[in-house]
Amino acid sequence: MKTMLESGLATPLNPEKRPGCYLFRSHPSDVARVENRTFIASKREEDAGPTNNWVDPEKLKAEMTKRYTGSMKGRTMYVIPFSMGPIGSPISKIGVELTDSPYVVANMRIMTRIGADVLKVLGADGEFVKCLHSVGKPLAKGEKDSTWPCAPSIDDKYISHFPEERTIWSYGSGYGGNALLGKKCFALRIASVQARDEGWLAEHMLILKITDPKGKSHYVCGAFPSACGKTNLAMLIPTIPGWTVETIGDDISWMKFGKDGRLYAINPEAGFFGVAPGTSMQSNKNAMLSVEKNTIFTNVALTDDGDIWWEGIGSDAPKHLIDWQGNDWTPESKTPAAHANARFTAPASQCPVIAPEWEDPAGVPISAILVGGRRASTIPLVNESFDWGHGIFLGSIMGSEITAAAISDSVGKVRRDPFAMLPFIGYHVGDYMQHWLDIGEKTDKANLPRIFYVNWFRKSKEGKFLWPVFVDNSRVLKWVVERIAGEADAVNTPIGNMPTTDAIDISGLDMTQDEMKELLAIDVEGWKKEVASIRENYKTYGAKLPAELNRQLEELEKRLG
Ligand code: O2Y
Ligand code: MN
Repeated sequence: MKTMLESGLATPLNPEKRPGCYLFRSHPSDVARVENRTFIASKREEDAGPTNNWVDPEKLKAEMTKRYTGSMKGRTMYVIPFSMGPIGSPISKIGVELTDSPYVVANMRIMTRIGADVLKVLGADGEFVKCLHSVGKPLAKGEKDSTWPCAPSIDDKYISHFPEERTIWSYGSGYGGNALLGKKCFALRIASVQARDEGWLAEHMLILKITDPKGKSHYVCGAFPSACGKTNLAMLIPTIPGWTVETIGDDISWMKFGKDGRLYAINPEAGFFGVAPGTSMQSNKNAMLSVEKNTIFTNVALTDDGDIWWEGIGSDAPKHLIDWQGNDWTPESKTPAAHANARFTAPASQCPVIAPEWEDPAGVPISAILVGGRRASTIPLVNESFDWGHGIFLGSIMGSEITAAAISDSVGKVRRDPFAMLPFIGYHVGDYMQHWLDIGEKTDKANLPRIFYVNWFRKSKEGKFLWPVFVDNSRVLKWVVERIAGEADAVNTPIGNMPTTDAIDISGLDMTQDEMKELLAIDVEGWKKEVASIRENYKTYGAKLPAELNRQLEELEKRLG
């Protein structure tokens, strides 16, 4: 941090307001993950599949080697041995990242477990994922960084994965998922391949613990595409008396079978890399309390008294700010003060509701998996799958409606995002779905988590959200937990097992049974259109579409009549 303070890259925040906190401003070309420059360079193109950018690994390596040659000139190269998951856990894995970015080191220190203890576990011949990163901006003799270093053109950035070699090469970006290689690159893209080969699951899922008023706890994973409130759900404060939610993780879940045949999950990360805009004491009090100290803020606005501010923080914009690009900003300014993808990097241990067992090396046993998306119509509030195969089918069809798109006729269409893994599956999507189905064959059916399809975003014909507010999702979680405990009734319908109209606790809510009926209604015509759209989507899988998914689709069509 000292180097970055000296170079002016890091701005210390007011220690009385945000002790141990720093602000960074990235280059405007380097503000988010770059999916079109993210490559899966498996040896065979068909192993990357239709959802990934495939490049021949030898060609890619030759091209990138040219870029890397001399790219770290004038910089310090750091070696970061890191553990994804508690050090020494049988579910954890080790990586080593070489990087020329001290910003990456500071973030990896929060997001993963780093240092000598990792090397001890690695020993002389341990297995590790090889991660190479350069910001792609060599320094001439005597030259110092004056701005955020990166390769400013998008075509000069590469986020490359060599799955067979368990290797990641990243060049040209210093930001987030492109550069903190433990996160999306390792814990999802490479780990998904390791998981397939070794018989476990590496998933883009939150993990929460929910406890009922009698003190009985359950662990639930949740897969949601971006902009569905995953971090908020992981840190939820229930609105129903006596119930509590605690956090295990907000983004990634690694699940392996325990000796008892159940799936046990760890959060492979040690911190949160959360979206700042929209986070407030109202939307996510526990996230706000997590970022009070020891936090790195990137691309948020700076107040005159050395604190941070962003759109949706819950207080009016101050009269003057320095915006995320380092310019003076006033409420009259035409541009947002914080970038829409501004982030906080905060230690998970600082979350007031982090579960005491969040670092248990054995993991936590998963009782339920939620899948969902942002859907204005058709998809009801909650729907339980009939069995594992049907649950995997629901996972394959989940997704959100496109709200803004380069091609405007895509707006309103559903972007199917199987288990929210579309940008993160390190291999063929058809093989990935088959792997989920195969997992179900490895244990007794009774040991498998139950799978629920949820949608908090259904709207009335008048365009009004039908489900009151996000925090009330605890009421849906209550029904899920009661189903697992065999305490809640459900009706068997063509689309799954649905709660009866009175099964979801809406006590104290300004909501009528009629509104609940609308939330849970089965829109047969809508589902028939859904079937046609799923069939189109499945065509993209080619010959690798698992037969079971096709069978599930045919069965659904038959049940709809
Ligand atoms: O823009 C980035 O580099 C971050 S993306 C990200 C960060 C935290 C959690 N999830 C995501 C995501 O894209 O799913
Ligand atoms: Mn994510």
